[in-house]
Amino acid sequence: MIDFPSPSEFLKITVLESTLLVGLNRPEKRNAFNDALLLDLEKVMDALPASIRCMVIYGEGKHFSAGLDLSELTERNASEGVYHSRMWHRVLDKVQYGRVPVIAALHGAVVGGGLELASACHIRVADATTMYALPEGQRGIFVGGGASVRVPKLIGLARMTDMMFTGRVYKAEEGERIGLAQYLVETGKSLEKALELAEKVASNAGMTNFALVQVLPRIVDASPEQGLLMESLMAAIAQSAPEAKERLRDFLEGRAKKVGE
Ligand code: 1HE
Repeated sequence: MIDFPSPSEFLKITVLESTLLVGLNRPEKRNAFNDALLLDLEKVMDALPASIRCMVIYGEGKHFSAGLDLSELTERNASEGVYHSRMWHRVLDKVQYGRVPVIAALHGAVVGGGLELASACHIRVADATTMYALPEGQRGIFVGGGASVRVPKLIGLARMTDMMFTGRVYKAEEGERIGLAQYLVETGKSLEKALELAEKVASNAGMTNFALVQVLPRIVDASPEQGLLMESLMAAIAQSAPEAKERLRDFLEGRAKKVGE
């Protein structure tokens, strides 16, 4: 267990009640990911205190993240490249399948590895300055941080292929329309909105959040038969939890909010 706020050169960490706010804090390099930044993020994911029920990731400065630090790429040979990419997979798996839901508050450039991180998060909130790109195609390389698995799930294979072939940049509005973000807000408001959502997410029953983080994506990847079986098992486990029974009773006895309230 590391201390929170954890000492990190590249992350700004703030505890806000049950939400952990994690700022990518290398604005002079547009929050480009060197290995140290990525490994600091892994330390955070490995050591989340039990009191934390949701996480918000944002970028300091004018951009969310410019992706991989390209200055570290030039020295790597093929086998180092494979291990480097596997390191990204390991860390971003911890974001996607960690103990708590993760919300990305986006603005400015969300490109390359920055988009890979954002796509490992469960909710993406963009502001009007957000732009998305996968410049790997133009740099003569390929994605290595999980984009080939996660990005097509958001926008489809054809759109990702086009982004990489042509260097196409999606601006905020178009990005939200095609599924890169679930929310689009005014300039400068994505963090505020993400924190507002985090409060709601953190107040859910623990088993519901567990099902959404750990089980739903596995169901989507499974065969329909296996998926439906997993769904039944998860439904039965969730409804048997004391917290669920209490929430159901609250509704039946008129104490819970109605849908839309
Ligand atoms: C960087 C990086 C970086 C900025 N690696 N140093 N990603 C890219 O190909 C995106 C490259 N970056 C850009 O296109 C632009 O920097 C931005 C559009 C994101 C922002 O533009 P701007 O005008 O605000 O900043 P800037 O002046 O371009 O950059 C400021 C400094 O950050 C400058 O360094 P300086 O020493 O001259 O001040 C830049 O060199 C530096 N910088 N981005 C290293 N990415 C797991 S595999 C994932 C593979 C990828 O992510 S490939 C995509 C890489």
